Amino acid sequence: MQRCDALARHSELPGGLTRVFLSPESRAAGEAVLGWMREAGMQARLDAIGNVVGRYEGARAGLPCLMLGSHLDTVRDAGRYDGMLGVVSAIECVHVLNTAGRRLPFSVEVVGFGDEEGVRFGTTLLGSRALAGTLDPKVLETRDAAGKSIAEALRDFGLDPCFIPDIKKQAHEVLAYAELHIEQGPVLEAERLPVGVVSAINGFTRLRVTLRGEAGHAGTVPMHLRRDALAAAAECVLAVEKISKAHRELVGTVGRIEARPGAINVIPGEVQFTVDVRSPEDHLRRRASASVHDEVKRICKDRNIELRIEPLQEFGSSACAPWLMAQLERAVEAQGVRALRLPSGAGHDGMAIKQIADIAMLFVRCKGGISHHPAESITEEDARVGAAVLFDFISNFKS
Ligand code: HGY
Ligand code: MN
Ligand code: MN
Repeated sequence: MQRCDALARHSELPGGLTRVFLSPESRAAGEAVLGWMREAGMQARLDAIGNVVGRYEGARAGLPCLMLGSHLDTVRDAGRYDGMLGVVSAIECVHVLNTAGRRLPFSVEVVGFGDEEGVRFGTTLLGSRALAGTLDPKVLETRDAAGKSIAEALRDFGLDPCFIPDIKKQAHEVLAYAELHIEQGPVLEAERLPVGVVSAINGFTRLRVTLRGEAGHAGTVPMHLRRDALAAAAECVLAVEKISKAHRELVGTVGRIEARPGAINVIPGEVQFTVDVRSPEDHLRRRASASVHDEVKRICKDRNIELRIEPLQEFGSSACAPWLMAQLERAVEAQGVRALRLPSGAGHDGMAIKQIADIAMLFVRCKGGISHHPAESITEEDARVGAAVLFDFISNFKS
């Protein structure tokens, strides 16, 4: 808990927590995590894309690894457990192994992924995609709000993007991936359970939509002559909500919107907003995304607004491996807790790592299911149960 508090202090937001990819705050947080990994008996380093990677050798050097971890970046004005709890808990498990001088028939790697949230560059899972070898080099040209590309930001950070292909893990090097993470939802609290085993991670489709109308004087242009981009966007936002409300296995969000030129007395000429549609069912998500396209096109045609829809990212629903879920469930029951399986509405690095290894996730109850918000909170007792289950899973892991 103290380590999550310590990481929360590395923030660009006075009085709150915002830590984005390749920021000075992420360097400071990475330094702290490197130190904790080394104290726990691991070889620890920053990899070419800025992941913090710790390795604890098995009974012999060079054995394939059970990969653990989570992400170290945060959303804006975030909570302090989303991501961080998984990294800190995994390090603690290795620390207990090392203190007992225990070496397992496999190595253990703990990864603090550099960019799972995608806040700075809009594209997510950069660290885990690099590890999985699925990061298209073109993505490195993506620019942040200040116009800096990922490649430039990496070089500024002292990293060389040329070495990113070298960090790809070969499938034989990774026995499995297991991530402890807060639930970010209300189920465990409703079920009065401290932990739960994830069955699958919902897929997501992310879009960037740009509407171009005509800026003009707010006082002189009659309403029937306007091409107001923000009024059109408002209709689009409600369309996303309506499409997503149509099926209980769907969620849809417009999380970010910007109107330009952004003056009180100017009709907005251009608007850009994001769309995030998710579902455990890929066919449902794809159908909803197609309906969003159709509706937005109809609205813009009716209003004589130019439209550009850019696909940002799409990930299919990612099932956790039954053989890993079973081992997690055994470890949960060994703590005297009923083992409940539940889906993850939130995305996680396991979606990317799944390309090279089977994945499993252990959820820890969080208060009111609140997350991506400073009120995100867990109890010390639930954190303890989560770490104990993770430790038991690692200690008895059979590949
Ligand atoms: O957006 C998500 O689901 C995750 O928190 N990045
Ligand atoms: Mn998150
Ligand atoms: Mn997360």
